[in-house]
Amino acid sequence: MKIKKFVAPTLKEATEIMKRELGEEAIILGTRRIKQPGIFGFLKPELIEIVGAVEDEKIFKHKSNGEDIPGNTVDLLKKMSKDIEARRKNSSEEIDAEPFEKYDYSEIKSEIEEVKQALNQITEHLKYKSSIQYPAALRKAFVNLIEKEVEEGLANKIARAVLTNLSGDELRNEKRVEEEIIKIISELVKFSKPVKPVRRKTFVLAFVGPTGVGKTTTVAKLAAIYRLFENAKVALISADTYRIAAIEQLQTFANIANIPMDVAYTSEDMARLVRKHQDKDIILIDTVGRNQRQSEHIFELAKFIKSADPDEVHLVLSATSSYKNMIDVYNRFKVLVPNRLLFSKVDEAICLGYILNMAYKTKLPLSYITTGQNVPDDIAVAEPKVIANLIYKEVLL
Ligand SMILES: Nc1nc2c(ncn2[C@@H]2O[C@H](COP(=O)(O)OP(=O)(O)O)[C@@H](O)[C@H]2O)c(=O)[nH]1
Ligand SMILES: [Mg+2]
Repeated sequence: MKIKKFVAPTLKEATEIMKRELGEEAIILGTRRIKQPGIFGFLKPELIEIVGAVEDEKIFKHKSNGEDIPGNTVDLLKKMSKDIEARRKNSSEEIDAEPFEKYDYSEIKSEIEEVKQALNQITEHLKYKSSIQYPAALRKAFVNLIEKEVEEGLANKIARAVLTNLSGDELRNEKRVEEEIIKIISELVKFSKPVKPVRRKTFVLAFVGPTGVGKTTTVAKLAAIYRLFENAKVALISADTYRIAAIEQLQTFANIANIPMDVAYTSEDMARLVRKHQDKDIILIDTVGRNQRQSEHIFELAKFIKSADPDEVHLVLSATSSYKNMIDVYNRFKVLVPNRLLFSKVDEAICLGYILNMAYKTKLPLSYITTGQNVPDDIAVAEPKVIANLIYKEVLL
């Protein structure tokens, strides 16, 4: 800080001199009247002395339009405090123009912390505002559902059903509330039973969905289970709409498991191959595609599926994808008229609530969930209790 005295007949003139010397930023720290120097000074009019000051480095930078740039407030406050401290130490300076109190930053910091906490609480409260209407145990369960990303409308539907079904005493019992929630979830979502080989009929099951979700792995798991555990006659057909021959994976498996496998390159192939395997109990159709984003591919695939005339079309969704993505996939694959939802990679998923949202939204029954890469172990029938427990408690029964 630069400090200087200026003397002039009037305050206005003294100020003008100060501004000329110290610049427009200069401020007046003090003023006083003084006698003119010399022996006859007392005869002359008094003069005005002002003490002007200017910051060496301005704390606030100014834009040309004079608007303050706030910068980092905490940094500015810190700098201000440093300047004041430096001036205070300089005791030889006669002008005591201490305009600021000393700031206690630790106090400011803890206050900011408190404000932050309060904001968090408000956010939580707003997010779960509809939970206020529920008694404590149910509220906890409701918040749990919301945290699993179950849609609020659906979570409220579940919670309200619990409220209707249980007595006041039961509502205070956390375990009882949990049980009821699982029961209600299993009533709100549809579930399909796996086909049972019956010998008189050939069941045709097709698996569709984006590349990489786990269709081929799932087909291999089911083929192995039907063949090994149910002693069923199984055939595999790979629908290769783009002739990209991405079939080695399934072919290798088919060879090892001793299951016949064919590739359909056209919808005519598909019809012929399904007819060819009419002696089987189960025909599993895997689908291969290059770019599932292309709607032509889906339309092409639709022809294949149509000529296979399947009993079940399972739309395979990866449980690891976002809800938005799942909806997008569902909308694109709708033309294939899927009648089952199959969730893969449940073992890697974070938000299992999406399973519930999708099943509820599409009204399609859930068929299976897959829980890893091991053939045939990592697959489970989507039974109500399994799914409800998975979503609600994140445990695989
Ligand atoms: N973690 C996990 N990985 C899986 C699961 N199912 C399949 N995968 C893996 O996902 C990848 C793609 O699977 P694939 O069956 O080829 O998908 P497709 O393109 O739909 O046929 C492979 O590495 C699989 O091993 C699952 O349930 N969990
Ligand atoms: Mg595949």
